[in-house]
Amino acid sequence: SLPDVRERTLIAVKPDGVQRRLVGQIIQRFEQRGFKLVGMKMLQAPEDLLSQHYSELRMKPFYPSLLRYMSSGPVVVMVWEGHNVVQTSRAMVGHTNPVEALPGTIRGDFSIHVSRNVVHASDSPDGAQREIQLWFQGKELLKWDCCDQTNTCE
Ligand code: DGT
Ligand code: DGI
Repeated sequence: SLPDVRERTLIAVKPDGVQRRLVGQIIQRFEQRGFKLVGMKMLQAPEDLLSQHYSELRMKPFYPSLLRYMSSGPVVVMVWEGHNVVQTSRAMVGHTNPVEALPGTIRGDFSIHVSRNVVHASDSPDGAQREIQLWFQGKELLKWDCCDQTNTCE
């Protein structure tokens, strides 16, 4: 059977990642791995969006500070598409706690504290679908083809 090349995930560069000028390096890693960027925007996330995004964590002791941090500055949210993109992105991002994140992963290369771990990645295909619907309108996600996979050059 054909691979599911249309699988999608939500990746967000968190406020610390934006402030530390890591946006370009994070995008580069997903591009060079071979995934396709189909949506991207920068915003200061409103509290209600963040509370929906992190609804599963609302009883955690760190939840209030997590929301304060995530709304403390702009984030860059992206939708990336490709075969097994959800699972592969989690591997690229690394363990939630940077002390466990292997060198070579985004968190393993750029972060030292769980409360400032630079990036978000959806943790399952269902979670990705939920998060993409939360952060993006359908029309903000673009369908496009690669110039090197078409043989028409006018
Ligand atoms: P909380 O409880 O959510 O308010 O956060 P804390 O208090 O557990 O964590 P916080 O904000 O005090 O962060 C611990 C320190 O670690 C803080 O001084 C900033 C620093 N830190 C966190 N992540 C990074 C990083 O990726 N790079 C660098 N250079 N410092 C970091
Ligand atoms: O999906 P992940 O981001 O890898 O992990 P998660 O969904 O379990 O947690 C979401 C975010 O919450 C995580 O990226 C950083 C924050 N977080 C998780 N555990 C802690 C935490 N923040 C603080 N301050 N302390 C924690 O123990």
